[in-house]
Amino acid sequence: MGRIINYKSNENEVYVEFENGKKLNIEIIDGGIVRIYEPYPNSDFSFAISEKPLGNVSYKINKTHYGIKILTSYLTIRVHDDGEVNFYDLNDALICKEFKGQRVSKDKEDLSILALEGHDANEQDNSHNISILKHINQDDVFYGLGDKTGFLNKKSYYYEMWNTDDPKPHVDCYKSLYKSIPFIICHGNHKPYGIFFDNTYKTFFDIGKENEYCLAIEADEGPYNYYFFAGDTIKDVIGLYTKLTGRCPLPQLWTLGYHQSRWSYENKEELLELTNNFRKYEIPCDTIHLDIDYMDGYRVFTYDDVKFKDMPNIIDSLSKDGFKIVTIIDPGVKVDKDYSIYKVGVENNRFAKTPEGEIYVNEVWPGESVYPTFTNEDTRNWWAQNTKFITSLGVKGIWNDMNEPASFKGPLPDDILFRGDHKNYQHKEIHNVYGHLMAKATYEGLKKHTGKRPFVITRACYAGSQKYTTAWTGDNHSIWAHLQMAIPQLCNLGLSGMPFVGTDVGGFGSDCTSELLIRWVQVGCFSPLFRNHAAKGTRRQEPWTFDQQCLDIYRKYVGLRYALLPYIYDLFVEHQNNGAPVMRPLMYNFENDKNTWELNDEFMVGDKILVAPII
Ligand code: NBV
Repeated sequence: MGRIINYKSNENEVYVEFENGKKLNIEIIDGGIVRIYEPYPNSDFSFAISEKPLGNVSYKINKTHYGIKILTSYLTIRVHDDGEVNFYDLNDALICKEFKGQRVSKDKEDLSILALEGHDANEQDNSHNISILKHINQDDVFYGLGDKTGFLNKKSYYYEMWNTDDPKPHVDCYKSLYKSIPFIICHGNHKPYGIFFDNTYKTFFDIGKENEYCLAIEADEGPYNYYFFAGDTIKDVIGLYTKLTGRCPLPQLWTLGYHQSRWSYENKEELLELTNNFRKYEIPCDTIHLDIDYMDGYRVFTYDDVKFKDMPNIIDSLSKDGFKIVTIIDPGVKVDKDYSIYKVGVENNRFAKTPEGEIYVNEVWPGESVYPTFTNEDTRNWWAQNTKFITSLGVKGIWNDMNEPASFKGPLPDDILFRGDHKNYQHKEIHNVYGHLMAKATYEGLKKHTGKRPFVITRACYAGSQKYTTAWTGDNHSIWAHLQMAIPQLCNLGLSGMPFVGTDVGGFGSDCTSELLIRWVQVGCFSPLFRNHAAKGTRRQEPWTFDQQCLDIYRKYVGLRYALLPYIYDLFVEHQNNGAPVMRPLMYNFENDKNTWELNDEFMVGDKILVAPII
């Protein structure tokens, strides 16, 4: 970049100009939170951050032989003439420096032959327009990044942030799943730090895979814009990250109980038989989830008045018996000129359009469907208003699915336009926040129409979604590998700021067995969100559908969950206060003990319970 030719400071920001015309801004949010970005239009706006939590923003700048040095109340930031930005503590102990070595690009090979047999023929491309490169030390370990597959420690993996609905069994080499949380934590023989790359386009994380010394955080579009967090402990780093992106509000107590689901409980009779069985077999249960078949032809904000005749009355009598109902709502709105949601949406310009200005149509459950522009406040308010239909039936929570957004007729093209408040967004810019914004709209609706702390459960997320919603890890399978994966996956979601998460207990796809369900409930009862869910076409997965032993063990562990509710509720209070995850890897509580850094088969619930299940 040449030399630093000028720097100015204004309130909590330092603007640096380099000889080659490059500009870099350093914004001090708090002693341990700084933002590093190249100026871009509307840079005050972020989908992840509702309000910047300005803390101790005092700082000093010194001119030095290498460039400038900025001292916050916690950090020393050295900005070098060549553009390098390195972070130290106030005693000048290094926390994180840039990677300066040579990146090796692989020789391009012709992979087309692989495709013939259905293999992945896409080579990982490591040339990107925007690169944040940090040096990896020998002992460094990495955590976070949302719901990615693989082990707890993310070192040596490569991932992409692009919300993806892939029903095949999720395995370690998957680059992306439903959630994009571009936040990574590094721990090692230095103060821990976190980096949040607040860029909603597709982003790439190579954590020492290409080069063991290089953490590469990259994108081809969107801003060079990241937040750096540093603290004495990992707890501090997550505390700062969630201070910036928000925390999960204290949930209603019943949401922490046991949830039962299946795709689908298809009619009133089946629903009543289900709830009767819970009473008959004496298994406590607070919540039943109704999947897509309760709707009238998969039209959102409707219900099937034949299969669920008298829905408000059924829900009311179930509620007297202690059951709450949660219903699914997908984003896709059926194209049907006689359907009011579609009609009103079209009249008020609420759906995504092609660059030519036509409403964009793809296909999901209802057949031809259109996509609401959750990027726009009016659309979100409209959606929130529609949730009144659901709450007036007596439904207590909403489940958001397919909000990556999923589509049956090929992916949405990059250039589909979503109306925003200040500009139109191309799909490629807001794909990763679509589910986040849908959850936001749902949260606002539930809050308004129930006056209670909203219960939303979503599949797709971005950084900061914890403010609005709980989440589950999508379509896992009834396989031991997925019970094993649940632990690192849920722990990393917690470290990524999302405490209220769970995995489908028993597994969604494939057929569960008695033993697998037993082992799964023993993990599930300690997971923050505790829901048994299974796919259509799979063997029934309610606890009484296996043998007596399974039923007895299941009852015991659901009972244990209920006995622990006050403790779990307290952990959500703790989360609200300091961002702490509820379900934690052991390294969170014992970060100075290296033996805990890579434990994938046990976890903590708070700091009093260690769970070492058979998986
Ligand atoms: O709505 C049906 C399912 C739902 O049960 C599941 O939990 C979601 O992850 N949904 C996906 C759509 C169909 C998946 C094959």
